[in-house]
Amino acid sequence: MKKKIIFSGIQPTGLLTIGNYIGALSQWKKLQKKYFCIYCIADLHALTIFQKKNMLSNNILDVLSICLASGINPKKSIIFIQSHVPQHTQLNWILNCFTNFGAIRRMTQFKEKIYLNKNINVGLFNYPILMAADILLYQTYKIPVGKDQIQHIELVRDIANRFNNIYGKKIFTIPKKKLHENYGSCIMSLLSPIKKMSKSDNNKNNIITLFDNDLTIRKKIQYAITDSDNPPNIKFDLKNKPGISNLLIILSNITEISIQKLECNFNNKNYYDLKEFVINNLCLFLNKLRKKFFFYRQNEILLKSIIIDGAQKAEKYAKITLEKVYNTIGLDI
Ligand code: AQP
Repeated sequence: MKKKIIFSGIQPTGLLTIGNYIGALSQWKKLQKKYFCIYCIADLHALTIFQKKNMLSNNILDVLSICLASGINPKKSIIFIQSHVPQHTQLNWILNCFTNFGAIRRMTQFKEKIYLNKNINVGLFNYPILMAADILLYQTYKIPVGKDQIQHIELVRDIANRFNNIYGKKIFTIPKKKLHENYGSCIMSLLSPIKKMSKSDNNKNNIITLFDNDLTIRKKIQYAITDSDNPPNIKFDLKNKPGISNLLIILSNITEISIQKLECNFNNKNYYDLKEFVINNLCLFLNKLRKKFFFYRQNEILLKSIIIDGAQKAEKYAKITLEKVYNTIGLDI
């Protein structure tokens, strides 16, 4: 039987966080067993924030190397760079013309980003429509995403349904979201565990990047907010104990020990014990990941060949959908 298609993307906008790893990359690896996976480094999306030339090209190679180190296998899956497949921007324009202005104005991420950004460009507004083009080009069945992307996926479904209904044909597969199975869809910030951990956070004590050294990890976890329960109570409770729950989620995902088991192991222990365990396991985990990262990152010839191969494979699929769209709307002469 033909495998169903998974599509997901990641922006090369800086050092990835443990949130990006747990919410996206670790899932991407697992999904390769059951699905045909297409993964994209979303460099065009990254341009919605000003990027310095050398930084951007370095970040692209860094993110590709991290993907490979995380277990994305380019022999099983397609991994490619968004700007190398021109059909993304071509379909993007067409979908712009099928998207309601009001619907985009309602996007929460846009509203949040315009408060944080001095550079409020049209690309920032258009971001979810380019994302729609990314997903719909590959007739995607499911999209593994973090909770922050749920509203965007709903919009993609609306755009696809609208297009299909106007022309009375199933041009696009209507994709579904796939959330993380072990609470990893939203890793929270360390000092404020009610907001998402984000790589662009100005306060770097809020985030663990995949490149933080042991000492930095120790400091950041030591400062991480827990609560003042007395006696200390290591229980998973997202509503009342967001800081402790966030640490348990991170721990469970990097050790593959279930949250229930961790709760049992830390019964009657204090927050210092929990934090020490988190620190030791994070250091161990990230050191191993980085070793694999450096193996790929130092081999630019290999990276470049993966990039070329990925773009060729992705373009083959993207062309089929774009041609269907052109034929459907009358751009086929
Ligand atoms: N905190 C998180 N917990 C779980 N998943 C997360 N993701 C991001 N943050 C978390 C997931 O990572 C994938 C790639 O994200 P992205 O880099 O394309 O954009 P993003 O969601 O905007 O990630 P950041 O870290 O917040 O980046 P900046 O700060 O540049 O905007 C997505 O699947 C996302 O859900």
